[in-house]
Amino acid sequence: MRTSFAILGLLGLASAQCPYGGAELKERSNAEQLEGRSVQTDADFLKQFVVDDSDSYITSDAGGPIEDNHSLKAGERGPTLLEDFIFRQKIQHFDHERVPERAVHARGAGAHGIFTSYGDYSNITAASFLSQAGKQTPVFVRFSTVAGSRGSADTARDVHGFATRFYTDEGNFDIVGNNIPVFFIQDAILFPDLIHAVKPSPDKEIPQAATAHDSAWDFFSQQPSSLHTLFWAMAGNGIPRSFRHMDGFGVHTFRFVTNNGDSKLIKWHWKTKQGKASLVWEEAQVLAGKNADFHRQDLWNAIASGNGPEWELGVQIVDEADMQKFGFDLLDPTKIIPEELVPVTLIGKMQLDTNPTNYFAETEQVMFQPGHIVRGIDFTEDPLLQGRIYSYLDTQLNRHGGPNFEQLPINRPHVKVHNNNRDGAAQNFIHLNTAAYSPNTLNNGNPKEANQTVGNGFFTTPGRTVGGNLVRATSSTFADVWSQPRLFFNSLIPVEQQFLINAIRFEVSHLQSAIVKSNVIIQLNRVSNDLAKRVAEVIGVAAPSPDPTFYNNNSTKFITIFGNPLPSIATLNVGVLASINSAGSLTQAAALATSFKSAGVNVVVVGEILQAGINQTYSAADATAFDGIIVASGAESLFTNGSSSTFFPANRPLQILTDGYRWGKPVGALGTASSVLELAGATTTPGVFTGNDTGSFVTAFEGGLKTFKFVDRFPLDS
Ligand code: HDD
Repeated sequence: MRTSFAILGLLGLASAQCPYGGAELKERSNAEQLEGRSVQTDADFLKQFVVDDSDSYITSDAGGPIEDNHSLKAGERGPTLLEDFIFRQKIQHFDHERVPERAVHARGAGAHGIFTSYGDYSNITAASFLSQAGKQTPVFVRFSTVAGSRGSADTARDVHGFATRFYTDEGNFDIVGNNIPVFFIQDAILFPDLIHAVKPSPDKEIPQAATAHDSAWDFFSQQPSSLHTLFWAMAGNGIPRSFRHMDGFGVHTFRFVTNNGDSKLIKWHWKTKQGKASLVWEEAQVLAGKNADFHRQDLWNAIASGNGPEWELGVQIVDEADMQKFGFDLLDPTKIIPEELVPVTLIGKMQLDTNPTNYFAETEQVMFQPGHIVRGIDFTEDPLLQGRIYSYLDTQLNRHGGPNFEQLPINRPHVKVHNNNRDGAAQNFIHLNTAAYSPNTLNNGNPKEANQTVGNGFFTTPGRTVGGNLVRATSSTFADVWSQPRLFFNSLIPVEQQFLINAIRFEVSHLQSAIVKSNVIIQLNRVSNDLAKRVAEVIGVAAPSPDPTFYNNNSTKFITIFGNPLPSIATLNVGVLASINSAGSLTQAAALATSFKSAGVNVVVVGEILQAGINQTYSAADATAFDGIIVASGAESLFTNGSSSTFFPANRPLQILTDGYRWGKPVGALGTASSVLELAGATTTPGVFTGNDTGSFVTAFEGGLKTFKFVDRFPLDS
């Protein structure tokens, strides 16, 4: 019984405050959410390491009770004494609290959960966690951005990390993926070059968490293998609404291997059950300034309110003989297999249901690596994957200061570890076996070497053969790096193509180098002449003539974000703008909150001051915090132009409504407040809702939330 969460759940403490002080979104408590769990989750496993300070006295790290609010002095006004071991230990520990942040993906947020297999897949993989319908495996997921430092903003435009640790009953397995299915480079040896180009300029350490600078685009235009990932990042995938509203991908082609050694090629997919949703660029920029923790806070609140996000795990399965069947090489990490060619087979579901107890101990210390692989899953010769297998292990040594990082609670497998690895800094294990070598007779040959027949040993694909002359080159089968960025561009709806072009215009407009600008246009032109011309005209580069070698009309329906409605609006936030001087608006706001709650939508009632019925003040509220905005009848007096109050800056209510409308959000007003919509420029285009009856108004507005962004409000190039 998970006492703590059960109690919290019963007391209603498990439900969360809305990110911006809104009404508590009391959905399923964590206790209810965890019912039916057949395995101890990782959060439960970690409870043995939790230090509970409630009702305790301070001790030194050595355990003796101490007083550590005053240093030891010779006389009240005398010098601090060298013998003050309490002072020294406390300050010394503080001086060494920061560990090196991750070289990339420094900014992140994590959560615990459970994976449940949909079936017994032993016909295609020996992986134990996929060996039985309903089999549950604890997981920990860390979402991240790539370029920014640990303290950078969540909504910087970037590729987003989606790393999942499965604590399986045959050891830890990691899918260290991203929210984009391809990557910039085709050989891991170029990774330092990519990151040096993308990170801030070494002379002025500017810009933080941004690629709108010369070195980034110099690299991208010199390495056109970057284009495909770059297009995904410049589109909605680069500025997701939340970690919960994005898919995940393993990127590389891996292998499933059966107990008989038969193998298939696979690609991993995480399909969000929340639906894909993204911000618009101006909104993302404002958020970076107004709430750097926007995604982190969203994930925490969703889980705390019992609305833990869910994904389905899927695989695209391809026969070994079909490595190059689709006209490109599946060893090339810049290529997707359009789902129309190979559908994604859904094989399980993951729900994140428990927030970390301690960020540093769990989210900062978790150490993922592609080398955390289990029996039944194998690598391919993808040069990017090959290099990653080395790098992640290596970088953990730098972050942890020694080889025993797997013994940290968050990294510890939930099964026994037996090997002859000994000593090293922070060694936690007390090994009994003095014959720390294999084979041995002195310990009866234990621990025995596991292999394909004994002890369920991990094995690579027996049929896998590799070979060739030594060479430093990129495979000729990787050469076409322009056809799939074009496939991506073709697959966007017109306004998404406009958003992509606007994003590239924004980026390259910051470039100083004429050569880099020119090279960027050359590369864009190999994807699309229309796109290249529309960017070139903004940055003073001559319109290029078509370069049609790789032009094609291929598209896939699995890429668009704004082209599909959300499957669920639960956990979205609606701001209801009311006034303390209108009792009617407060009553209506409460009625709206009750109506929306049945769909799991969280209402934040905004007013001049915090009081009963008001969750947030106009001084703190912002359109970035809401997925939809409604003005309650009776609050219109706050919207007259230049309206000010002793409680908020002039025009603040109108600004919130105007921003929300400008960023494509559904907006509305009831009764006498309908007149204010025009003040906000919210004219009669879809996504603007009025009415007098709360019930029918809410039904209509929920349809607007499903649409999420009314992108036809955004102008297309004439
Ligand atoms: Fe990486 C971290 C994902 C290419 C080297 N990578 C890191 C994380 C994610 C990815 C999600 C954060 C893990 C966490 O939350 O702790 N990386 C990817 C994907 C890639 C990729 C999907 C391409 C398919 N990475 C890549 C290459 C290299 C690295 C080519 C080096 C050759 N990645 C690292 C690293 C990091 C890392 C430097 C930094 C922190 C860490 O490993 O633990 O080793």
